[in-house]
Amino acid sequence: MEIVFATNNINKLKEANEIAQNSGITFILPPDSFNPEETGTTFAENSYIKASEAAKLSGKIALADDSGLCVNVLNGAPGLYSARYAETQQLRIKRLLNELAGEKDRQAQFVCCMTLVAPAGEILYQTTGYCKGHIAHAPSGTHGFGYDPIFIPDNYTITIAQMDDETKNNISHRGNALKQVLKFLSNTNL
Ligand code: ITT
Repeated sequence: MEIVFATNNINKLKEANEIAQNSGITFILPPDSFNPEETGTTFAENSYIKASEAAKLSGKIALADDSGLCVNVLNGAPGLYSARYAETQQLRIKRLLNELAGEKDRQAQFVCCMTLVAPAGEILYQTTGYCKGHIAHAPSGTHGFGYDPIFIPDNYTITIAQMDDETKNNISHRGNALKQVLKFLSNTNL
């Protein structure tokens, strides 16, 4: 079964298809005109905005991922604004490290809210996945994307960008959310 993955972030699509391998589900990109305005004030709202726009444009079931990195001492920032925290990913990482300079409490979590929407726009399923850890003092590693070079998950001593794809997918916020979506899909006739 093909499901539209409501994103313009090719890294998310790649990870989703790796996590879903052997499930019988393949995720495909939305039509080129997909360009929703993320005006929500929560991950859940933005996730719904993206999924409903992709479902409407494609006429198919769509799944969206709205995600971000929430740092405890920054009151959850960059959070919802993770993709918009600075102009480039390198600058986003630099800004976050500057904001945490001299800070001992570096606890943080990745959050991923997924919403599955029917072609007519109603929510079929919504769930949130988490990955807890802390922010490193400097970037390391080249795998993954986004803030992966500065995030060290609990029970690890390396950043996500130093892990292979399979290890990331097993413990990530996206992996945790998507496994729940796949379970819902395997128990439901759509
Ligand atoms: P779409 O909205 O098109 O899906 P996006 O990248 O703009 O793509 P979001 O609005 O959900 O997606 O922002 C998520 C940001 O959070 C993303 O750009 C990264 O900066 C960060 N992020 C999310 N998941 C991540 C992960 O697995 N590893 C590293 N950073 C991640």
